[in-house]
Amino acid sequence: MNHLNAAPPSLNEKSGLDQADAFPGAATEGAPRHDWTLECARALIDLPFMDLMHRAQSVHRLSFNPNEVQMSTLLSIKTGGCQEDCGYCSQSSKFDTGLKATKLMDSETVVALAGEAKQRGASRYCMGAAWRAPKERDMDALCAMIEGVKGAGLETCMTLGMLTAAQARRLNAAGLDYYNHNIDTSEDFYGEIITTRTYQDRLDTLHHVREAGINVCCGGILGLGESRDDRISMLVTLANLPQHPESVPINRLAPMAGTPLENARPVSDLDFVRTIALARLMMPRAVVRLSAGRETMSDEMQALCFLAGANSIFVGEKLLTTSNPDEDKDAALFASLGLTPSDPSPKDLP
Ligand code: SAM
Ligand code: DTB
Ligand code: SF4
Repeated sequence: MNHLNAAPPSLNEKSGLDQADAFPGAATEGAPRHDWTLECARALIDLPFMDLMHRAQSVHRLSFNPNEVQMSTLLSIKTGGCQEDCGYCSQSSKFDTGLKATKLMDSETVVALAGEAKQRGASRYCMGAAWRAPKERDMDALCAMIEGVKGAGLETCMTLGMLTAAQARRLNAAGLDYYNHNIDTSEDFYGEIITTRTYQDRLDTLHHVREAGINVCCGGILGLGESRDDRISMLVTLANLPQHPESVPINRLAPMAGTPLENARPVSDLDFVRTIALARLMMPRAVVRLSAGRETMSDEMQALCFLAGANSIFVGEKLLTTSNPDEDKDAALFASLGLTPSDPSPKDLP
C-alpha cells in the first residue's frame, strides 16, 4: 500500500483515550470541562504540531472572532521593595536587582494616566502593586483608583497579591472588573520558585475573588526551568477550578538580572506555542493573554500564538518593570495580520 494514502493512526491508537476525552470540543463543541486529567491534556499537547494548531484554531473559532485581539495597558502603581521571594521577579527585596522602590501612587495620577491609555486604544487598565497583600490603610486609595479609572471609561483590573474575602468584596463594591493572581507553575514545581507563600494561599485568594463576583485573571510563566509536565499540570489546575478563569495570562519569563532565574533555560518557541494551544483547548471560552515576553518574540512567533488561540495582549511601552514592544510596532503587526483591537467576550453558544 502506498504509505502516503494510509490513514494516519487515530488519536485513540496513540493515546488509548476515547476520542471525546482526548479531543474536548469534538463531542461538546467547545463547552468548558472541569474533569481534566494529566494524561488527557498530555495527549493533546503531544499531538503533531499541525493537528494541535488546527484543533486549537477550530475550538477558538467556536467562541471567538479569530481576527480580534483585546488590548490592556499595565501600570505599576507601587514598584519594588516586595517581601516575597518569587525567583523570577525584579521587585523582590530579597534579590539585588538594582530596582528603586516607590510608594503607592496617588489616585489622581493613576486616573490621569488611565485616560491617556484610553486615548491610545486600551480597553482595560491593569494596576499592579509589588505587595505580598494590600494593607487596610491602602484600601481607600485603591477603591478611589478603581472608581476613577472606570469613570474614565475603562475596564479595571488589579494585581495586589493575596486578598482576604473582605478585601475582595470591597474591591468588587468599588467596581473592580478583574483581579489578576497567577498560580505561576505546577503545584510540584512551585516550591522551587517561591517559598514565602504557598500554592494553597494562591488558590484561597482566587476563591475569594470568585466568591466576591470579580472576574478571575489567572495564569503563569513559562521558562522557569519547569518540565512540559509542569506546564500541563498548571493548566490542569486552572481548567479544573469550579469555573474557568475569564482571562488566562501566559507569560514568557523576562529574565531579570540579580534574580535566581536570571540564567534559566528559555522555553522554546514551539513549546510556548503548544502551551498556548493547550490553554485554548482546555479553557475554550477564556481569553488567553500573550503577556510578558512579547518584546523578544518575532512577528511570526506572535502570529503563531494568535493562531494557537491567544486573543489578548498588553500594549504600551512598559509592563511593570520591563519594556514592551513599541506601539507603532504593534500597530504594524496588527495591520499585517489583519487583526483589530476588540473586547472579545465568548459568543453565545447554541
Ligand atoms: N505582587 C503581585 C503578585 O505577585 O500577585 C502582583 C504583581 S506580579 C508582578 C504578577 C505576575 O507577573 C506574577 O505572578 C508573574 O506571573 C508575572 N511576572 C512577574 N515577573 C515576571 C517576569 N520577570 N517575567 C514574566 N512574568 C513575570
Ligand atoms: C501577568 O500575568 N503578567 C503581567 C500582569 N500579570 C501583572 C506582569 C508581567 C510582568 C513582567 C515583568 C515586569 O515587567 O516586571
Ligand atoms: Fe512580590 Fe509579586 Fe514580585 Fe512576587 S511577583 S516578588 S509577590 S511583586
